[in-house]
Amino acid sequence: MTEKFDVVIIGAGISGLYQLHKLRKLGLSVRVYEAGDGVGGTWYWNRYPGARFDSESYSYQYAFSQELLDEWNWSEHFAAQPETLRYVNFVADKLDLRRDVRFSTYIAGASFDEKTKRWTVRTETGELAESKFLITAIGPLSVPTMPNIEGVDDFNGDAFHTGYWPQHDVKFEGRRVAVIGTGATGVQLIQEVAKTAGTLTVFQRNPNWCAPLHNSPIDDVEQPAIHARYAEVFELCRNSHGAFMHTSDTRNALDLSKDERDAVYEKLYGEPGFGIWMGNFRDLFVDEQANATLSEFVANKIRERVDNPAVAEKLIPTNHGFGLRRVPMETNYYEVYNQDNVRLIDLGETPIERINATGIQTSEENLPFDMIIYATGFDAVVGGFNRLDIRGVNGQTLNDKWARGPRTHLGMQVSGFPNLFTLVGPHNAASFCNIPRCIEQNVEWVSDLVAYMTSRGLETVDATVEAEDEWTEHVYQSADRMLLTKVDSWFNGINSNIPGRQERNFLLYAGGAPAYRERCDAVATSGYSGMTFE
Ligand code: NA7
Repeated sequence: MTEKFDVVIIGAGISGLYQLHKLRKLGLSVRVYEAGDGVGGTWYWNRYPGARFDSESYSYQYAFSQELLDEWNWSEHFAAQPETLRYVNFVADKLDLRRDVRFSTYIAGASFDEKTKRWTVRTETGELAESKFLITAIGPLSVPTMPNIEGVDDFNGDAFHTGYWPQHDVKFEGRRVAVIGTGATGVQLIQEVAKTAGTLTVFQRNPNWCAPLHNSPIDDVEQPAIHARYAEVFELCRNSHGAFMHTSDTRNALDLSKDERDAVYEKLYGEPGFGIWMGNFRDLFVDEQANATLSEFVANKIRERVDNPAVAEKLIPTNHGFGLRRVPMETNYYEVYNQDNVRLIDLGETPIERINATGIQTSEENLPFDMIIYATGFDAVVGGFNRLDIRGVNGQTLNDKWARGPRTHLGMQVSGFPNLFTLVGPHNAASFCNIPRCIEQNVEWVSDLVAYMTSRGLETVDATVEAEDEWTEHVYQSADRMLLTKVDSWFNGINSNIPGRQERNFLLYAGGAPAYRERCDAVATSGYSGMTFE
């Protein structure tokens, strides 16, 4: 039997849940399919020790409901994953969202029927659902990738990828633990595991530039003061490039003297959150010379914090400048390498040859482990789409259409795929953003378009090829000057573990959240220019 809905949403994370709420308010019938057995998306899956916000907690929460804002208190300025997952569950309860979510259900694919103008969505177990609209809310970092190291399956001890962390408690006491990967996830995990592991061996291919998080609890005195500032917090986010509470310094680093510059860097390095990345001088991200001044400043901090000078040098990136890849935020990360139980292995000097039944064989030695943790990242932004078989007009698959890189209209529509909306999709400001801020914009824009169509009795909407070409061109042009497009990172679609993903192809939108929002608003006010309706 094929169930029928107005809308099918794939994913019950931050975006899927809000989209469900908005569309239900429009009186539409909605079914959400979710692979996990609970809500939360990223915060459901990434339950590795140390997982937490790098955004100020109160800037990350949903802003659309005063009731939700009033009823929830964050316990820390940068909350840990268990608290965030509790928050998402609180929202799901409060808005009674679960009754429209089918949990533990993977979607295999969906195809559009040009005659009936309906999508047929297929679960992996062969169940079918039909809907007018199909909305992907699958997250930009939802497909973990294992390293392409020989023998990964041969290891007999415990092995976990951070993105599929088990729901049961994992203990490190007295155990010999290996961590592969030193991105934002690896850094959060390493500083936590090092506290209790018998030994911790970190396998680092490339170091990243990290900065102190300066997290702290929120006490009963500060709590009401933070609540009183919510409107200000959201306004700040609304006007900042990445929708964080940090707006960039309008001066250029190179216009100041070294002492003046360093004073700014010192202040930002000592402050909580992403200020050193998002609240810093503008030219740092477009001018290599300017960027080098900040990189040198942070390199010296690493040298001050790590006792062994040779280890410190290994932890300082040399193949990219500060802020050109995702900046991992840390709490005593560098000091971990001063502990007797922690060892850093630089894979540039000592590559892994293979993983075997007892541990890891490097070019120099065979190292026994009780546990190997893979913090090796994700098939970013497009990965979630690649594993879905989505077929639009004339049976064209999304994978074929995007074979040479994504092409979208506003990162939310794909020409030839009518009534499909991709929340936080490729070339959408939301994947380079304090994500819930941009998610709310995405969801509200889609909801307005759905309401527009419903009130006019319109059956389908599709982006024109011209509008799609224009947006795709604009995405690349706005990224062109940015130094971050010139380094290897998931921003640029690089994943060394996936064949064919070694060429840089920018997956985000670098023009900033305010410019993106204005553009989306302008399209809506123009009566949805660049789209055809039936
Ligand atoms: P990232 O940032 O993609 O980091 C993955 C890490 O794993 C990185 O250090 C990689 O080294 C390393 N890696 C990947 N494959 C291998 C192999 N085969 N061998 C050795 N090392 C490897 O993912 P994260 O999960 O840390 O962060 C993802 C996002 O989540 C982050 O940006 C936040 O927004 C939240 P490399 O640098 O590629 O040499």
